Amino acid sequence: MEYFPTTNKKLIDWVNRASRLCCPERIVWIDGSEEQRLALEKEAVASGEMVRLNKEKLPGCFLHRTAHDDVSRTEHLTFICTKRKRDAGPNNNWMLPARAYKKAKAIFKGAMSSRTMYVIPFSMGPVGSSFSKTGVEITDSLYVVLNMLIMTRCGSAVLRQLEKNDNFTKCLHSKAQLDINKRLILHFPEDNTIWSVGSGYGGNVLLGKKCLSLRIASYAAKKEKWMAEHMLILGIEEPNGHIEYIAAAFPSACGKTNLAMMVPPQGLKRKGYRIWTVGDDISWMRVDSDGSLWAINPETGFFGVAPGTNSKSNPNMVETIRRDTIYTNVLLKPDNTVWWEGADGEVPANGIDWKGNPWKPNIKDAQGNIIKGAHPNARFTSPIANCPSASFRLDQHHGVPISAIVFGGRREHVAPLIYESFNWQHGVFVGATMGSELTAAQVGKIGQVRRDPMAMLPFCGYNMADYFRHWLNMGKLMAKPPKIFHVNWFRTDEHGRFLWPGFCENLRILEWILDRCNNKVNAMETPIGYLPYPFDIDMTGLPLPSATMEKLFKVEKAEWLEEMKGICKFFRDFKMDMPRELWDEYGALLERLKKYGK
Ligand code: GTP
Ligand code: SPV
Ligand code: MN
Repeated sequence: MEYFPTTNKKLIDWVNRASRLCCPERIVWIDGSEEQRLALEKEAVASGEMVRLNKEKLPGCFLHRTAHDDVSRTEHLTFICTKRKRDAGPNNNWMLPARAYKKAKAIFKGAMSSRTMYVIPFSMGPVGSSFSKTGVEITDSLYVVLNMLIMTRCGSAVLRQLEKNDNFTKCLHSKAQLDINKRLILHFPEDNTIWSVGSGYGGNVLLGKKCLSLRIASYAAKKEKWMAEHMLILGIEEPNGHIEYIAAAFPSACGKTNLAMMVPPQGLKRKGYRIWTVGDDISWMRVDSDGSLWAINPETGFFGVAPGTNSKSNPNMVETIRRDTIYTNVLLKPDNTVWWEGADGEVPANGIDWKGNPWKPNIKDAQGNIIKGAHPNARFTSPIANCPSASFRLDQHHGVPISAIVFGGRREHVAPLIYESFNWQHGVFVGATMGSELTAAQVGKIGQVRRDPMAMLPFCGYNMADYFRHWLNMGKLMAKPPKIFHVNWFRTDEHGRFLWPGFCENLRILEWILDRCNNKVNAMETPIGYLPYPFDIDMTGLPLPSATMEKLFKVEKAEWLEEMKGICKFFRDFKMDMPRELWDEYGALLERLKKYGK
């Protein structure tokens, strides 16, 4: 007779069913204790799943390598399984639930024989907060267990919660054969269930993250009138102690983590700002009794992009990942520390690359391409608590109030550095028409522009037309809706170089955003929205040529008219479901552009 540390019948039944399907050798319940974690780390090292890194230089840190074809989310193998195809919408791959369960069952069947099945009770959000959701992930991967221990609140406290309320998301994962041809990431929003099989990569397998906190949660949020968004949350504190919070949605690998923990630039030091990091990836937001929008970060860790992380681009992260961190697909140095392209210090003379092969700088593959030491989507998993800028309100049950929502994409052209929407409805249009160039975080051709509304295209668990409707409705529920802005840190010159230095300098733009929220500055009306008067951006210590500033703020009529074609095509995919209001905004923008200068 199996031992169950719970009396929750629904949970016991489900663990039994999963066990009959996957046939594990034994079942281990994760209790969240330090002793258990240390034992599991030892086991992972013994089995080769993890490499223990240099105990002096990187205490509590490990390296993990994934299969070579399992290095980013596989959107083409990710499905929303609803009774009606219409409910998944043109933005999702869809499968009928019965067919999806059947297909996946064939892969899950016996997949855990001679393996351990871990049962991880976890809470997204502070245990017991009205914002929070409970999940239980069943997995045969120690890597998943150790990552979930960093990314979520898990263990006995959650089980106690499940004694009172038996509502939880059933999350079943098995690495199975790690075969890309037998890989499926399935979401059943109508059953509050997630099945993921055949992968060992972050976003595919840490089921509390994108799968629960965005796809399943967005579906629940629409029903329950709240918002689950792909957004960072940061607080900006003035010397007088007043803190204002901003939530920002950028697509994967477009700068959320960097912005969330920026350090004020030298030129603005005199102003004495302090930045507080609440979250770097996911924001759950509710309208509170004061009529404004409040947000929590449901996670407790960062799953951040390693390449490019250094003490210039992100000093707070460099500090965070010195200990208690799991590194995935980075280069291993001879002294058992790690390196990636764009890391601090010298390029190592040799090492073991992310594929586990001996590596030297500039070595080439058979096709003559330089082999990278770390995969471009190499990541680290690290506790937020380690971050010097971690907000003191992380565990607050009702979160932080949001003054501004910022959308942003990676665009070489078209989008200016910053603009402000005219009102909530126009802001929803700005979010709904976001475009961005693909990065290493997605499978696909890097650099190609795709429409990525609210940075949620891969993460909205239902028909995006209904999601836009939900955004429009949320605006009506708020007495004080946040103002909505759009930024683009990635505009380039004719040589393809970034026009804007970005990173810490982005605070200058956030400053303008807050000034606008507090009615401190005027702005210039253009067809696309309000743009700053150049003198309203504090450029102290950042002498950019005025020609560069002009290019950064340029609204090019011809480019925008071209952009409108892409937007029109995208909107048309949603047919009659698309809210009228967004077509109205489209028409109004087209009219304004036609009348605009040259
Ligand atoms: P996910 O974790 O995938 O959701 O991504 P993210 O949005 O958190 O991305 P992250 O902050 O890790 O940024 C990844 C890439 O954006 C890195 O290559 C950074 O160097 C680059 N980046 C971030 N901020 C800026 C910026 O202000 N300017 C420029 N040019 N690049 C930036
Ligand atoms: C993203 O791709 O947006 C990430 C990484 O944050 S993953 O968790 O893999 O989705
Ligand atoms: Mn993300």
